[in-house]
Amino acid sequence: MLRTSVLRLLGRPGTSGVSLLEYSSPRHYSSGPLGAPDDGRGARAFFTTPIFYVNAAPHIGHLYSALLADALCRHRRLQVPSAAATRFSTGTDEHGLKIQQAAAAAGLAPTELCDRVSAQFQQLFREAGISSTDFIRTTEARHRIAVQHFWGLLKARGLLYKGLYEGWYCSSEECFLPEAKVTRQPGSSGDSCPVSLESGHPVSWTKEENYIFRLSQFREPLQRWLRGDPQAITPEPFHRAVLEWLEEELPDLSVSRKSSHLHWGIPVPGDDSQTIYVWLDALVNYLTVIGYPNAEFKSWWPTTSHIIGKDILKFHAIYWPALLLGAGMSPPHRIYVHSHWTVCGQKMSKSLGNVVDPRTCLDRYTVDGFRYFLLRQGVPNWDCDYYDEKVVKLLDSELADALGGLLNRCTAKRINPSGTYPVFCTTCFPSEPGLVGPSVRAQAEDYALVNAVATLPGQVADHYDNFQIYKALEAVSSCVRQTNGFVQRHAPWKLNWESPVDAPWLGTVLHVALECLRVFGTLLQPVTPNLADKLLSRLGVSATERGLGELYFLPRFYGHPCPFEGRRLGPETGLLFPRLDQSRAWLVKAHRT
Ligand code: ME8
Repeated sequence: MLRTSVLRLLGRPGTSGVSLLEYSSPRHYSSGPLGAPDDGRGARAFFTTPIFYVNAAPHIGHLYSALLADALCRHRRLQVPSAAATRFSTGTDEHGLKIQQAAAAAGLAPTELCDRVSAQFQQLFREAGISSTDFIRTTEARHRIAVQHFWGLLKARGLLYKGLYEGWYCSSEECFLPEAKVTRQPGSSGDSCPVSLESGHPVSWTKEENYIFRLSQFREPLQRWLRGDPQAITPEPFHRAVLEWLEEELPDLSVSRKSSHLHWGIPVPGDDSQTIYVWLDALVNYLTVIGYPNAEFKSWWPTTSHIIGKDILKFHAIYWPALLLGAGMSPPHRIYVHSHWTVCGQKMSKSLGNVVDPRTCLDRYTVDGFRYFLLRQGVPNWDCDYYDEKVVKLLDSELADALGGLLNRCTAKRINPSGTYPVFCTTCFPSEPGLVGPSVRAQAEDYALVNAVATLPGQVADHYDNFQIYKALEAVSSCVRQTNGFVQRHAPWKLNWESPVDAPWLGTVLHVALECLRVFGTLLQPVTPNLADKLLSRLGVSATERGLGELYFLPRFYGHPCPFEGRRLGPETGLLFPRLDQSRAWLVKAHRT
């Protein structure tokens, strides 16, 4: 049989009857604060993770996506505290051939497999402190209603037609692949088997009469959207990649399968012989969770930020916006894309047996420790490698030694016997650098520290905006180092509270260091919520003083009163983050086996 590299469309597409002029002016946004598009809707923001397949248990990659979304959302809540202003959804993708086949292989009914694995995702996310406001399962009735309504809209707008669709289908990736993305590998009986070039998963030739979406009509509208909003897909290399894909021909897309072949899914309305394509089904979850098709969804769409892995960029940056435009809606506000975790230099896979279980990691490194590690080390622009020693080294140096040590130095009884936030002395640390006088003690590096910490919240917000959370944490960590340098330089343990010369400066050194710690604690809340709570509580910072709106750093330096000055510190509750290398017996054991 002659097989062409481009999927052949043998149907007779008519004209869609929909004017593309309708699609020519998607909403434009200012580059304002994260999730706050300048669209007159105020401060609302809606964050999503991908919904995860239930064919296998969750791994650290899934947790990483959820943590990125969680940190963005928590940071947003610090900026706009009203609970009604933010939504955050995650969930499980339960339909399709992949799940149908996985259930059959496990000897389970698909619903049993879905219930079992979906519960594992829910438990993991609960344990990891993922603060989602909705967990959707695509097998829910509310979702079927949304998908069928969405389908009806595409149909009514003339964007679906029936035609013969053929090509290589990869059930593991749940998509058709062009010939150029297929290669041959020797199978178990020595014969040559076609597999996906990228994933190595088997593909099979499929020829069916399906419903087909007029994707080809959306190439130019998509290009206009992306050229008009350079941050639509962040980081920039992914934006560029999508524009490059759009230089190529954009074939129409098969959006249903024969029910006799795929029964585990949502039936096409009015045609039970066809099941809706699992990606169309899955993508609509982002509307289901905001109440679609009820009008309430309009107050959340399109103020949406999708957090996704690079593997599903095409589905989110081409198919989904085209489907939305087709249904008369705007594309999402932002698509934040991250790369993958590998393990000891290899792709994580069940067949290689190197999948890292996130629950074991949460147990070993604590919830906050593991959250910090993934978000501090994960770089969206490129793949990152996981190994246990790296976690121990990072957490010991940054959380236990640098941050925990700093807190301990400034609050320990022998150095701060009154257990209070000491008074800042403006003559010891005048707001103008370079002044000389008998009581001036601050040095040039101290002004550099104040400047660095004063500008830190803004820098952190910019990094969140650009989806570079690891850079936000790097900036915090660098300021922690600088603050430790400040304390080291002035060695408060050598100063005497009883001496009228030493005491004002000793109080000032501790006051400045505690103010720095207050900023670090506030900024770390989205990443290490429990640790930040412990830190802020120890400093005596109340629950209503932890938002970014309240974060006035070192007001006494700038001539304003400080509400913390003279306040009692919170109770001592032990080490902020215990060193891990003491308890590494399991690591040594793991290496011996
Ligand atoms: O694709 N490193 O689900 P999925 C980092 N159901 N992140 C990883 C990763 C890794 N090694 N492996 C997976 C699907 N991920 C569809 C999505 S959305 C409407 C439907 C994360 O279970 C990453 O976010 O295969 C990736 O995009 C997602 O899990 C894929 O999860």
